[in-house]
Amino acid sequence: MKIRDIEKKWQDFWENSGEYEPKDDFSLPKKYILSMFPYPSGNIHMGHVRNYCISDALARFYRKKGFNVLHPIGWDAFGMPAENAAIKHKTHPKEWTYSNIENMKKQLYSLGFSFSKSRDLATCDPIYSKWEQSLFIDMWERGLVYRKKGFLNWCPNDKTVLANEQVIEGKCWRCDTQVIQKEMYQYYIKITQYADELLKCLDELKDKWPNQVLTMQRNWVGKSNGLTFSFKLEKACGDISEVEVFTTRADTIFGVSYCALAPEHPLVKNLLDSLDDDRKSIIIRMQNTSNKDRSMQKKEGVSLGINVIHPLTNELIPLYVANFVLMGYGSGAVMSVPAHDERDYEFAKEYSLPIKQVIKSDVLPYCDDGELINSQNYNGLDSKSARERIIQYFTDNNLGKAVVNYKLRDWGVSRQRYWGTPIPLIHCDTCGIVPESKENLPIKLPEDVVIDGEGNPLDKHHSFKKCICPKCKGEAVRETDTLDTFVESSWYFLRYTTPLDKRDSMLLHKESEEYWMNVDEYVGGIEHAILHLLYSRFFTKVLRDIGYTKSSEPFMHLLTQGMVTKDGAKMSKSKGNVVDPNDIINDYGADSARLFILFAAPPIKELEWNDSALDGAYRFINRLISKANNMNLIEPIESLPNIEVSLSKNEKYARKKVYEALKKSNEVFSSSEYPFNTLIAATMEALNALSEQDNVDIWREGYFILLNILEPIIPHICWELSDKCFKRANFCDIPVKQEALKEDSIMLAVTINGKRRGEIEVELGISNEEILIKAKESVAKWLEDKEILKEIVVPNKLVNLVVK
Ligand code: ANZ
Ligand code: ZN
Repeated sequence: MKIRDIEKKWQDFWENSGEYEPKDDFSLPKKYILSMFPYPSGNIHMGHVRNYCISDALARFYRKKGFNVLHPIGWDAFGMPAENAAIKHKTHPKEWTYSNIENMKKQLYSLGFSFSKSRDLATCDPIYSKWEQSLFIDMWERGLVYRKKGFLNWCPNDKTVLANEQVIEGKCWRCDTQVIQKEMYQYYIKITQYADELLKCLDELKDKWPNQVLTMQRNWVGKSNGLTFSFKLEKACGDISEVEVFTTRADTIFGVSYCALAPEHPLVKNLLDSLDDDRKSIIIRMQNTSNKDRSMQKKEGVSLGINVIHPLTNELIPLYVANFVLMGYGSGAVMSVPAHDERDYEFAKEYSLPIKQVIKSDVLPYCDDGELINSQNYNGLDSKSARERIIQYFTDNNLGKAVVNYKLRDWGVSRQRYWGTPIPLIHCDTCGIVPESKENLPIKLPEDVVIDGEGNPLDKHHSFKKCICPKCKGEAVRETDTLDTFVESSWYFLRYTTPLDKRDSMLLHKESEEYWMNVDEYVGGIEHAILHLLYSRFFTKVLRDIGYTKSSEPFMHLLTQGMVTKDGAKMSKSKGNVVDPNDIINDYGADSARLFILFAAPPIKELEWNDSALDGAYRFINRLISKANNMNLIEPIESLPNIEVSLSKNEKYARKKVYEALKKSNEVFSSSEYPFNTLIAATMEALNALSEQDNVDIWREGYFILLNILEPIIPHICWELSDKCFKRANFCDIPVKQEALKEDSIMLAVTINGKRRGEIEVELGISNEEILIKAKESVAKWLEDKEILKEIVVPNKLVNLVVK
């Protein structure tokens, strides 16, 4: 049979036997192995293949160890590309999405992944929406969702909100119009309420998640302790008479040489009309630049022509607007200390502002802690105690207070698009914003929509919008925003645990959820190190507080796989260096592809595509088949042979290599980064060693073990051969036989006066006298005419002879 036919045969067998479905027996030990679910873009790419090769190896390994394994797959099926495709190809997003899912399922099938198909899900399924909407209402009722105005990218020509990806160099991707920042109502989820817990729980994940990811999450939550206080305006301006600032460096307060406001600061609004046209237009341009773009531009600003008063020195300090001050952080205003802050320094240089040094150092800007100078009675203190003393002074005199600030912002979840989960809220003139009543869920997307890239199609759909207020039963208008697709991916791993037949009637099936959670191993790309993982951790805590789960942290162990590259660059359509998994499967078969991917690099490292290594994988698989044929192993046996004690050197060596590979397999699967490459290398060595001898019993035992070890990696061929050679009997956990690993002899170095002069092989357990005789023989020519003063045997290492 050809390799492709063998593969097909076993794929169909696995499918029909339900071999890989999780069992409902909750008394079994379990493993929940999960790959990040794919977006149904149309075709699987090598990154997907790598992802599932890793998780599939884990899932198969644990099944063989007797675990009940959940290894599900689903589809992150809402989102923009479906709408873009609808605009471009005049298809419906739903059709496009489901046909992509079908196509990708076929591709995954042909790779032989052992997915728990009975737990499949697609997030665009109305049943998924139903429970997501229900959860959203729970959150609304707990005050975890609110509505407020926020800035969005807006294309004035298409009259539509744009996602960040749709803004190319400040312009609309469709019509090239300059994008502006428009303030609109948005729904926000209060992730900030969990900021402290999200931070604290990271400690529990130490050594279980990659350090780099933990650091990124910590920085994203960004907790900082500091002081807020106000500078009085020299002259009040409208209703505003002071400017509040937040600083983490109260110790530098005597070094303030200007203050700066965010372009959106209310005081800027009050002052705007008093400014000349030049300054006005710069401010308006800054306001229309997204925060992300601002952060990449050079520091710029304008003077507002007014002063504030320093609270400790009463000096007059000029006030500026600056593009590096964010309205969303602290109070949207900063005290600037150019001598000790990079941004402040750059800005001061640009606008020739004074630079006052208050921390001792030879270079400026000096941004670390140090000894205070030019700071009145705080001189000589170190930064840390100065901060404490200054904050104390401000609190004691009611001038300011110590505060904790987080970088983490509440999560804006509303999107003005069609292909997403409808937000289950209703606008009623009498009752305000009311959640839809739960028995009316799911709110389904209407299918008869025009998707043309202008505005939100739902907003133009009258029968969708028209509804009844659940509270007063009057006429009302349905919300037309849909949810950010990150909401769906924040709880799908919980939803997988609920069996299909329970999914209509409940969000989570309690017993199943308790049994399967937490995810034991989560495998995915580093690009999700922040948002997806943070949102998922947050949702798990919210679901816990509502009472759906007892888990606080969803993912017990995280493996971030490296990128797949070719010719030194990430594989991507735009670079034209994509290798299509379909071609590889057709030319080499699934097992070769899987073997190559796990052999070419350890999972966490970058994987450089290499055609000749793929050939190598293909040859190894063929060798495995042909050796089995040559040695007549294909005659199935009922039980494993008993290997007798007296074996030749080569026979012993072959056996040892086989058991070493077995030991390696156990080590690799219990490590935290799963270096499958080392395990594969060990099986290759074992096959070579087996080939150096022709004892059929040793071949049989060797094959039995090698097929076992390799099954998680190249399952098709292992099932085929194990079926042929062993009727698949006992195809499971095997103990490592220590006696096979034992060395019969060891090498000892022989040194004379500490200089290495030779080497001897001695049998284990022989006496020192015998060792010395052998040693002296081996270095006889160095001993001629010499007197031996001392003979030293260091067990298992060396023999040293001291001579004169
Ligand atoms: C004076 C100062 C002197 C500062 C110095 C730093 C160094 P983290 O640590 O990230 O929390 N800041 C405060 N609000 C801001 C805003 N809305 N936009 C931009 N920057 C803002 O950062 C806190 C520091 O960032 C604060 O401490 C403030 O500058 C600035 F030698 O105050 B600092
Ligand atoms: Zn009402």
